[in-house]
Amino acid sequence: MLTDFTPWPDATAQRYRAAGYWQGETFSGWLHGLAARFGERVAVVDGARRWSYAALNEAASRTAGAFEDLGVSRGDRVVVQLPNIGEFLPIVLGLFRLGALPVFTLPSHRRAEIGHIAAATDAVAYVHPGVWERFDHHRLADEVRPLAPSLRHVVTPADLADGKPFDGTDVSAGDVAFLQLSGGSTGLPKLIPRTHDDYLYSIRASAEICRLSSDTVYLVALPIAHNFTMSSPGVLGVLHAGGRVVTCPAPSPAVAFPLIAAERVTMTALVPPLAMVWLDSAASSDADLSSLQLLQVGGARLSDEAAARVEPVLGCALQQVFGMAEGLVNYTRPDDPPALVVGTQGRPISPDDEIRIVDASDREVPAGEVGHLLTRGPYTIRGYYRAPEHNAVAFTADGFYRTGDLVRQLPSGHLVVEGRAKDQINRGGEKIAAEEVENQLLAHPAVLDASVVAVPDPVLGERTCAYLILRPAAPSLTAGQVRAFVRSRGLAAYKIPDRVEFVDAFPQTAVGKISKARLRRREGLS
Ligand code: J2J
Repeated sequence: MLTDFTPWPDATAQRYRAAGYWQGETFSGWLHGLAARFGERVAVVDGARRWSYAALNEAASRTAGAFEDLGVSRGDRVVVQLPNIGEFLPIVLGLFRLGALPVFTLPSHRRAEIGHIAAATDAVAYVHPGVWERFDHHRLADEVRPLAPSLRHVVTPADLADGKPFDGTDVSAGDVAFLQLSGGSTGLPKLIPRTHDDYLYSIRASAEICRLSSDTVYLVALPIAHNFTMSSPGVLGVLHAGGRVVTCPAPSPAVAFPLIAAERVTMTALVPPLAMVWLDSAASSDADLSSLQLLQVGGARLSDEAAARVEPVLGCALQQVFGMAEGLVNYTRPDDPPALVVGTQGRPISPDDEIRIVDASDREVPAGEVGHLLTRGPYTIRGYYRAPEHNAVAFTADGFYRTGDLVRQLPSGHLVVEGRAKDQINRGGEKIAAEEVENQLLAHPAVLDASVVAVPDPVLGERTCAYLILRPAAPSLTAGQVRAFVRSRGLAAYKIPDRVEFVDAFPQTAVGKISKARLRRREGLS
């Protein structure tokens, strides 16, 4: 029904159904099933508030009803920008039930991102938390409205609480359930359409690989709308197993450790810089972390040294997770030997995840050598939303997604992430498309040319450095003025260049293009 979605070829789809990956189940049916199985068990905890499975199901129906009353209907897009609060789940599950598509954004996104995303999806509604962490999203909404004429409703969770229960059955499992944001390497963020069938498969399989059960208590420390937190196995995997989801308003040890003790949390997921902060704090903290059984780390490369400290310091197992919102997710397995858990980023979920590791001309590299990772499979998209030109380069003719990651594969199937070919900065798990920031910098009247690259950072792994060439007659600029300019353009704070350097020329490649590799090494600068 959504023409902006690239379907899997019919024969492939049939194969995925026959193999039992795609079970023809929608999120709405799935949630009814959970309510029937787990009824009064606690599903979601936010501070003193608790939702049972039955209550979550009911709240999802009421939210669906509230959206329906607003005139939102099946297939409509709704921008969701919510922090880690309990209401996230009934709102998202309610939209799934209605067949409207949540478009996930992060709490840190600002006018540039929300405006573009709302416009690019012709979103009819924007759901935000009101004032959150001293930031007023009502004001943001006012700035976004002129950018996205399709927006008819701006609502907060309180506006959605008491609709009349809606329980339509119109949605089908092959429909797109939501749009997720891509880490991106182009000027504007790309959107990822995921179907009920494909996402539920990744959730069921992830819950099994991670051995979740109704005893699992999962702390939502990373942003809840991120693909890792949602589905690897994340909040949806934990619900699938009948476990308990505990929202955590901030990932710092000061906030998270007392919650772990109070709720007897058994697992959580972090990006590497946070894992390192937790390791340092736990060593000197008297917080009771004894309930913790599993720490998942992913989103960026975890150093072998930090990986080796997890078990001795936190007293729980480590799982490395190398995933992407486009699909493919790799996990180290609970019974993998320690060397694989510490030294690799895991192996794919599915026996039908196809992996190719190729050189710059798409020829497979010899086994064990580093190359570009290409993948296709039962939960990896075949195209971005409304992006035919980008799709032509981001996917091969036979449907493999070009991840932009440089990896090598061990005989066991485990992948080691060795680097990145895409023009992106991975700032401690937060992805920044260099081109997006460069375009904003180029809007400054004094800037002749801009190039944004990653520089190594001991804490975040990478930070951003913007190299700028100023126009000859332009008045000089300070780094602070450049940063303030980017902020004034409405970009999320994590995309504002950490460092700004003024140069007279950029290093060139042999064919006269800017050499970002040399720029990262600070070669050829003048
Ligand atoms: C190195 N690089 C990694 C890792 C992701 C689970 C976990 C993470 C994501 C995610 C996700 C990495 N080591 N362990 O969606 O479901 C980098 C790669 C990858 C990109 C994807 C999930 N884990 N990466 O991080 O869509 O470069 O998804 O292609 O945000 O993050 O980013 P994103």
